[in-house]
Amino acid sequence: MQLMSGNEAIARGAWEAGATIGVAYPGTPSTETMESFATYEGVYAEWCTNEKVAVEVGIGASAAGARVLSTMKHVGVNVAADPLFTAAYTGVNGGYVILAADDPGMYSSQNEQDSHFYALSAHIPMLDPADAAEALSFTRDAYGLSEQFDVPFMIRSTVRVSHTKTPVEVQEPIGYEPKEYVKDAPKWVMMPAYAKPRRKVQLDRIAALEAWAEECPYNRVEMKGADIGVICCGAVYQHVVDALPDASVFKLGLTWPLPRKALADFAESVEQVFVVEEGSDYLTSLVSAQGIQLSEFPCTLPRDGELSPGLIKYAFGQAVPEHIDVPNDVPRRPPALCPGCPHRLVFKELSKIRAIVTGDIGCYTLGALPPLAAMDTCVDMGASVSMSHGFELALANREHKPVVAVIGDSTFGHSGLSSLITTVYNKGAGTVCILDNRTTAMTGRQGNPFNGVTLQNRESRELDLVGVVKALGVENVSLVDPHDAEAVREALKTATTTQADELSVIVFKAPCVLLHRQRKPHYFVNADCRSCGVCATLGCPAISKDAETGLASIDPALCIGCGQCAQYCKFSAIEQVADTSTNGGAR
Ligand SMILES: Cc1ncc(C[n+]2csc(CCOP(=O)(O)OP(=O)(O)O)c2C)c(N)n1
Repeated sequence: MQLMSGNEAIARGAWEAGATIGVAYPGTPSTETMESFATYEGVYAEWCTNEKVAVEVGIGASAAGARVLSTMKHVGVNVAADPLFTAAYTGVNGGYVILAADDPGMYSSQNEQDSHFYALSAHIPMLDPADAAEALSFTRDAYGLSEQFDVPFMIRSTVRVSHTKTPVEVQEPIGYEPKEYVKDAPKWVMMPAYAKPRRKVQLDRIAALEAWAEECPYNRVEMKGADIGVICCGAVYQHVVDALPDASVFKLGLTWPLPRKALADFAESVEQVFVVEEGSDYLTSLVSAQGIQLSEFPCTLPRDGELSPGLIKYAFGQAVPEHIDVPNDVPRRPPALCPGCPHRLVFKELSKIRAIVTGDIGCYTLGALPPLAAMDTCVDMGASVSMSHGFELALANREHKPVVAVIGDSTFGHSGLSSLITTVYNKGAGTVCILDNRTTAMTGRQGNPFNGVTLQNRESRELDLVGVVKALGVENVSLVDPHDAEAVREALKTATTTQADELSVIVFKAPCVLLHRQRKPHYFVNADCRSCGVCATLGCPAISKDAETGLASIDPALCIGCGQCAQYCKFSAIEQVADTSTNGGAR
């Protein structure tokens, strides 16, 4: 027995089942799954540039006979959807399991999605573990099932399952022998002549899966009273049994296809039947559509965010334990770019020129928040570059502020490249800032093609970002140190004034402060401070202003000595101490 998170358990289950290849793109809450898988003996694991590529590599490896694991967050499934839907026609050779990790409540995502709908519309069977023990056993079993039904299997988790540790039973790997690859164009070449018969194969498979669903060992009925019956799955099951100890529960482990007959029998066996699900109406609509009369909740069950036992009790009209407010003296800690973050000055200078900034997803999305407040949009990975092209198109014949896209190095590799090619090809204008902090910082510092670090530290090839951008046909490309305020200012000025009618790319290159964690002697505010407040507009967590006097101070425990703030003090009131052993008279 071991204690594992759901993510670690999925990795373990894949390894026990003989998966030897792992291909993924990071994304919370899925990331640790591939990082954990990469540590097992005998496996090859890599970060791909994006989820679509990962699934295509996965289908290739499965076709060649290996058992494969792919992992991604829910929005990653959108990116991978194209190959995913057709993989449900080709089927597999070696078993293929794909983790879709959902984020109800949007702890670290730009939207809430329910990946069940992908299973439903792509006709890919989906298993929904409720804890790490199930995550392990479901994943382990999914490989054999994938080969038996000749289709990839999806595991769906949510933050609670992925990140909660529960005891798991581990086993030794089964000793899987990779399958032979045998050329079979009608199975693998999905052009109409072959895809049409594969569609028939798919329909037969759906019928076989539906029959299997009725007996599926991962669905479980827990009969208590005959008054209330609840249908649920995943982490929500844990909340339901906590909130409604007397209710009978149909716990779905297989959430597509649904066991229609078993659900109808369950509904018959109770007075009232409810579906409790998180941020979605997937189960509700499917269960209702099969003619089961669902009862109305006495009170509202939220349609957004994560559920909790309290919210479920409330929906059933039960007394909810009184919420005790924490004392109001806890200091607020809004998210902020780290002290010394190389992204900070780019946003400071963008806010000064009042550019329209199309943003993207990464640590730098924090540039949207006050005091920097220098971002106008953020939609999905890669959108900064394509949206800036859209802004330029719509504003072309009007007087407008400079349009600047801001994108990170990993996000540029993920999908910014194809956006930039569109702008180059159509002779678009605007400025693209690539914030190359030498890592994929937001999801925990994974490698990417522009830093050449690989998941298992294998030998690799670091792509030259400036060279790549030039090769794409961008003529105005510059490389700038983002810690040098003057250089950042000048580069943005040139791009948005003298080169305003052309496309220009500025690569701001300096490592993320969390990569090497080197601290230089810290800075302090001397007696020349005039309370102008400019240093505080940088949004550095180390800098604060006295509420009464307006005098600035720098917390020596937080300051890492980057010197960004000193460049903005007109009164030379920010100085660096000679060494870190004193606080230099810091306020
Ligand atoms: C389609 C998709 N896949 C994955 C993610 C998770 N994710 C958010 S930002 C990010 C990468 C950020 O790296 P980078 O662009 O280098 O910026 P940094 O955080 O280093 O500043 C990832 C993988 C996502 N939001 N959407």
